[in-house]
Amino acid sequence: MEPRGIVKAFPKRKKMRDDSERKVPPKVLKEEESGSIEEWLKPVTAYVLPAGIGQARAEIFHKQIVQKGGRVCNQLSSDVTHVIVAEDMDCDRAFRLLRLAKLPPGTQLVKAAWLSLCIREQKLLDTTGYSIFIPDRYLEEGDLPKGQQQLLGSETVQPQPEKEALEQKAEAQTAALLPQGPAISVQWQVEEQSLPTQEAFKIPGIGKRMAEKILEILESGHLRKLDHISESVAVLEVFSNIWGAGVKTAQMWYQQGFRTLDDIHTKAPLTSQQAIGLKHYEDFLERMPREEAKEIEQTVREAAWSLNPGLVCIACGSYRRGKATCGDVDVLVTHPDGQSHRGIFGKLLDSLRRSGFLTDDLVRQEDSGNQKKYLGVCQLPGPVRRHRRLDIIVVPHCEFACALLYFTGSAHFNRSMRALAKTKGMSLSEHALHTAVVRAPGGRKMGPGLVLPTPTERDVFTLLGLPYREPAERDW
Ligand code: 8DG
Ligand code: CA
Ligand code: CA
Repeated sequence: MEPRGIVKAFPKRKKMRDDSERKVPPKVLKEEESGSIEEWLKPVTAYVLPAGIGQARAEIFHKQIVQKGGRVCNQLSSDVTHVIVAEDMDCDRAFRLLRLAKLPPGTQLVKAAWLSLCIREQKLLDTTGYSIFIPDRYLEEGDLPKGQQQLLGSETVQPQPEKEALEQKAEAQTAALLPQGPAISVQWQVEEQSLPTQEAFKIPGIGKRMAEKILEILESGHLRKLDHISESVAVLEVFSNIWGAGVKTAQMWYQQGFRTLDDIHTKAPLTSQQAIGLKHYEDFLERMPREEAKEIEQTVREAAWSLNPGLVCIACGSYRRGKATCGDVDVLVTHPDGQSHRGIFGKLLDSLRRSGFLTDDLVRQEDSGNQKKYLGVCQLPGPVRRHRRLDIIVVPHCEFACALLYFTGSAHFNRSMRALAKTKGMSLSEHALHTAVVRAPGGRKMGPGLVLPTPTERDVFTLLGLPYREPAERDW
């Protein structure tokens, strides 16, 4: 592999008012200009908002951006051109998490799918369709008052691992000793003449390992340790996008020498789920327009109605929250008489299989108490239809409201609701709202408590002492 000129550098430290305000300065990574290095992400200075993205995926993004000539900041600064957010992130939640009142000019919020797509296509793609619409009220500079909390509990950006934080603290101290560059937004470079190599060992807070890294960068212009990482990250991103394969499986495949989807296809032993995931790799990565989700809901409904016209079928998840695109469709099925949902699960799936609508089964039946869940793949009829992920959940009517609430989400909203219930001695699940739940001091449930009747979602809100929220207002 060609040597890479990775230059680590550090922005100016801001004057700290007190310890609570002290933050690690943004770490900016950049690749040196060189004909042999891909630079198509050069216009991008990214901050990856970790919520909902996951550490492993965020790491992959960090490394990939740097390898392709872009830069990554570990916190939001005026350098940042793209704030990368989870696919289901919305504007209000992003601003809460970023603790921002206004968006700095020149910065946009973009869904992680855009970056995944860029990495897959190996080129800088337009963010149209992936950037989050920013209402006018967010379009100026400023900061939220400290301590501002969201309605149902606060969320903090995940703390960085201690080791990394320590390394960054050390980097910050190094930065104070290095010549300062221009104030912001210009690339930060370590000037080779500015720090006599042996001096690195004498810097307070710099341990042997960090000093060795500094020396290696100063002497060779790059850090070999990153070569392997930058080579693997793109591959891991590709592998972990296979349905049924997590980061661990992706790492195992990489260690076994696999580098491409073709390697996986021809050499890796796959579970049946991963084989389906691989077969529909491209289709599963693409979110569907909500109109298509509606057609899928209607197809399931028609099949259900041909079995029993009294069945209720509702697409939940992002579709019910009003999102423009959906990752999959989650159809909840029940019957208002409390009985006739029984036996429907198998018949409905058989009918949908017979018509050719269901093309692959990922999980044929998952039992959770009185609820049955199917995870599979469907395809609408017609020439240019993609395969889409479909979940079907059949529930008894007495659990319908709590199931509807749960499968409508968002997952984060659900967590907030559950946390709130807990503070009131209650417990909320996809099955029921329980009261008088006895918990041990550590929070562990000692007894189930009593089920509260919840004929509608509205009842759940009322019993929790909350104003009702429409599904579209639960998207955080
Ligand atoms: P998407 O498919 O458009 O990406 O978004 P979604 O519809 O919100 O997500 P989903 O993965 O299909 O899950 C549907 C709902 O299930 C989700 O909105 C809330 C609920 N749910 C939780 N926790 C979890 C969880 O850990 N995994 C999944 N898959 N769903 C969860 O409350
Ligand atoms: Ca969904
Ligand atoms: Ca789903």
